[in-house]
This record gives sequence, structure tokens and C-alpha cells, in this order.
Amino acid sequence: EDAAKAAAATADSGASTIFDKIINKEIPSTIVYEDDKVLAFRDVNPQAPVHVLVIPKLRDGLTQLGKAEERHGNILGRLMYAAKIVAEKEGILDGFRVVINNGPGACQSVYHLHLHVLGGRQMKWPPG
Ligand code: DGP
Repeated sequence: EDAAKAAAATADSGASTIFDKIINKEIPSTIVYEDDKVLAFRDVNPQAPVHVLVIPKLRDGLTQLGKAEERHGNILGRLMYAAKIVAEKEGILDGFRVVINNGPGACQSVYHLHLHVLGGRQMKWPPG
């Protein structure tokens, strides 16, 4: 299954993604946290009892972390802080994981930067 997912992995085309539709509320999502710059919503395919995606509302070239530039420092900080707010709201501050999958080699499937916030169970190491 992992191999299949890796084989199906897409590259960064720069095209708009389904997350734009979520931001614009054109498709429904379960929002956990929102402010002027950041949206956090439950992953449709949860890998843990808590699995929330934290995204910038404006992609601004951040299709993936590997495209980050110095000017993105502020939004990158906002995303990290929002991950903490989500963990606090979800009651998992004592044990949670923040993941960014970058590129086909890490099975990134949506090219709009997103932090996965995972918790609610014992997280194992190393990750897959
Ligand atoms: P990644 O593989 O790191 O690119 O993660 C993309 C995540 O996005 C994946 O865990 C599933 C989630 N996802 C994809 N489409 C949707 C959607 O339409 N709604 C929600 N809530 N999550 C989605």
C-alpha cells in the first residue's frame, strides 16, 4: 500500500488545489481553528484520533516547504503557532506530532503547504 501510494505520488504542478475550495468554503470541511491567515480543518482520511491540517489561506508560492523563501518566515511561524493552538484545543498538548510531507519522495499529495497535527494515541518512532 505504501509502495502504491508512492508510485501514485504527484509532483508539484503549481495548479490550484482542493484546499482552495476548502478555504473558499466551496466544499465542506470540519474547521477546528481559523484566523485571518490560517485555516485548520480535520483530515478526510485520519491517521490518528486527532488529525488536523493547518494551512495558509494564501498559498503565495508555498506549494511545498521546499519552495519556502525568507519572505515566508512570518506565515511559517503563524502555521507552527496555529499547530500548537490546535493541539491545545484538541487536548493533546501532552503528546502530538507535526508532520510536513514534502514532494513525491514523502508522499505529498496536495500541493498547498500543510502541517499535519496528529495525536490522541501513542505516536511511534520512526514514522513510516
Ligand atoms: P499530503 O499527503 O501530506 O499531501 O496530505 C494531504 C492530506 O489532505 C491527506 O492526508 C488527505 C487530505 N485531504 C485531501 N483532500 C481532502 C479534502 O477534500 N478534505 C479534507 N478534509 N482533507 C483532504
